[in-house]
Amino acid sequence: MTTHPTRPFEGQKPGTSGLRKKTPVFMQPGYLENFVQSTFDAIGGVAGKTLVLGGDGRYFGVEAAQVILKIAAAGGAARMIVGQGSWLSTPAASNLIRLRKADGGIILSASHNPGGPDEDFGVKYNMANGGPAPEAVTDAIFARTQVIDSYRKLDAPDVNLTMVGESRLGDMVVDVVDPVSAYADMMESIFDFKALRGLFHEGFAMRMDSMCAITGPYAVEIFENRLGAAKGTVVHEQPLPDFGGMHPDPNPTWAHELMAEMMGPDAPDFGAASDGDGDRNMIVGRGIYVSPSDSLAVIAANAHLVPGYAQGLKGVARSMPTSAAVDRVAEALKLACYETPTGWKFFGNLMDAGRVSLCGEESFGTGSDHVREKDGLWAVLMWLNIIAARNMGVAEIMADHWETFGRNYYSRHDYEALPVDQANAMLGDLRDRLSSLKGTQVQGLVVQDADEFSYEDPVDGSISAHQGFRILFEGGSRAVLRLSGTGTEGATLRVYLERYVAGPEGLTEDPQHALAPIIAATEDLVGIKARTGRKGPDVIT
Ligand code: VG1
Ligand code: CO
Repeated sequence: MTTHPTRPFEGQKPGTSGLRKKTPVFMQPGYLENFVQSTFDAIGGVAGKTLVLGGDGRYFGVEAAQVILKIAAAGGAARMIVGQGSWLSTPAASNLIRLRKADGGIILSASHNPGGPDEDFGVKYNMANGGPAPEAVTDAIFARTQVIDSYRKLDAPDVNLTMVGESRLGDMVVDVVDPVSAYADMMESIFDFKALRGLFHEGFAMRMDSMCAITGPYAVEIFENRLGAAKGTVVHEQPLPDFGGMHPDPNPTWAHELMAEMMGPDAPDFGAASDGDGDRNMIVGRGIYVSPSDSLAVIAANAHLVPGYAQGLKGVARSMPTSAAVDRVAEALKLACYETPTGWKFFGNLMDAGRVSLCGEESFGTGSDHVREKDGLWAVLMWLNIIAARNMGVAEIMADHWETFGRNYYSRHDYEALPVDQANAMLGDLRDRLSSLKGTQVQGLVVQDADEFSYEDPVDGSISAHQGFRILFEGGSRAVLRLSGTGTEGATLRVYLERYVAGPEGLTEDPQHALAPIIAATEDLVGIKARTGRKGPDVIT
């Protein structure tokens, strides 16, 4: 074992989901080592512990895994369970932590951010429940990174991570496992695979776009091998270090190939895409895109049709900026419904306490208490199982849902890479004016209330303040503004827009059109274009 003196690096503060930086930043000598050692120090050391390790296959992942193994060995860890090739999707890592009763895990991913030598890398720590470390832990990690003066790393050759099986690194066992099989088995235990095999046998056509990221091997095993979907159902199925140049964010902008196919004349029955680390999903029917907030609501309304949820849901939760579509379902089903800040780490306590079984975010994240992360392929299987059980297509299911519950028109507008000072000044100014906005008339709308969201965790009482600005208009429309905590360049402003229409009229408008008054009112109140000089958002979802 060698002790290496080191000095703190600035800015090793985990964001919405782990520490994300440009790859060259992570590759600086000592940078990754500092963060990993700080993480281990913050959790009380790793002596005698078992941890899971894997990532989304992006550039620098294999090298990073070797470094982490040597730091873990030097810290006296008993066992590291590593996905073969250093691969594990985020939900598969969460599952392995729970299944193997590990003390925690490290996921190497910057999720939906592009990968490669000049793109992004990330490291995230998960707890024994399989979920992302809560803020108390990430704060402790950050505090440690600011004072660290040495890290310990075993002086040893690299471990072979290409073959399944056990080996040793010093006294530590390195247990290389097939990254896919335990996850696929879990899916088989939740869903009606017999019905799904029947669906594909009858010719149901699906396109799954894995965007050259980690879900490829999982999707091929589940859809093509176990469920009998046609070969070639999964495209971009080979995980590549740079995601083949794709931006692995499953939304209409970045998954445009899939969108074009689904909106084209020869569209298959069903389409889906997932992100870099496999925790996000986009659902598309033939000729119809399903917004993530609607997807959550549909899954909540139909979950009882899926064997794993036949007993009904315990409750549901959504992040604050996610639309209230799921709230209407919860009300009808008399389910508890929680509103949390952005980021999956806030759902863990609710799931552990048995208060909710279904959670979702507007950012293409849906999941349940089968693991403690959002789960892209799980959401796809939920939809397939619901389609099979109801014998209806995506468009029919959506129309039926809106007729029953009304429609929450929804869209998110992202302004990327703004100068940090400019973005902070704009929101700081909004904060100062919040209390005076009430009653303001703008674009034919009246501001009912405006506040900054603060969350008190109902399980442990911890408080998370400054979680986004809410401007609520009379009639149930709203705009939410917050800065991204996952970006690596400048500041990204997210503007979340929502308007409720009860129906039966007006349920089939184009969302941008339906939301136009709220978009205009938000511009009048906040002056985004005026202050940034931008003509419009970079990404609309
Ligand atoms: C974004 C999303 C958030 C999600 C987070 C991690 O965070 O808005 O809902 O939980 O990414 O998702 P932010 O702070 O940039 O808005 V993933 O798939 O990157 O693990
Ligand atoms: Co992700």
